Amino acid sequence: MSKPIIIYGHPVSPFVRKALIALEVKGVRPSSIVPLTPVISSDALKDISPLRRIPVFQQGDFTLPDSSVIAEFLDESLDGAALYPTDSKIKAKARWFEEYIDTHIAQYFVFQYFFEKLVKPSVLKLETDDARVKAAEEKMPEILAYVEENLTEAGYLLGDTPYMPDFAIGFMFQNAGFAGWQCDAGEYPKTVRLLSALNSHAGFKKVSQLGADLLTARRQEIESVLKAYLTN
Ligand SMILES: N[C@@H](CCC(=O)N[C@@H](CS)C(=O)NCC(=O)O)C(=O)O
Repeated sequence: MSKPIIIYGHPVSPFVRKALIALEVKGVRPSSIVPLTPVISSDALKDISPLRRIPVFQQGDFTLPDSSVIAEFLDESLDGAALYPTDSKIKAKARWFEEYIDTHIAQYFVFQYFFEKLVKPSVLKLETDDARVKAAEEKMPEILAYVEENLTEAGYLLGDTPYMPDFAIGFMFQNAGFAGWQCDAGEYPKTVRLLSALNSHAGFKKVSQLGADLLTARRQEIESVLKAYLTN
């Protein structure tokens, strides 16, 4: 890969952080991150992302939306640590977990809980819909039980190595954490152990720190936070 890589999408989105961790694991840094958000930059997104969603990967004239599609492309085209297992059954399990996380976990932890509790009041200056927060909180135990029962004794979903679905869980839960959610260590010990292991993973730590820094950055600070990430 020689042409510069551009990632479109604001890294406060857990999906954008998924694309960034995929690059980190491969030892590749994008040349720029364009912090578009679907709410504010919907028109700018329409030419590169038919569903007007973030992230979008671009290298020269090759443009690719969707965090999981981007990660699979990077895994197939770059050397470096694996983002998915190679055994076909285990890889299929990884794809399933990632699908569950990107649709179901994201729905409740991100689009309902994080969005309602944090984005609406702080960014959009809109009132939180308490019924949607409550509905998310009611759904969380079932989701956490599924994650807990599928985490292996070795620490991750698919054994002793973190793959894309593990990183995806970490980022979805990080967003819920931005809005005050905490994982109960008594109820979900394996999940808490996963989150702690991820926080010791150099690439995950770096990308999650970027998300946290941008969450609190003022508008005029965003460029310098991104620049610090891209150059360190
Ligand atoms: N399956 C997509 C989901 C991406 C996604 O939903 N991103 C959110 C931001 S957190 C978005 O762009 N939402 C705008 C919309 O759905 O209109 C992926 O993995 O990239």
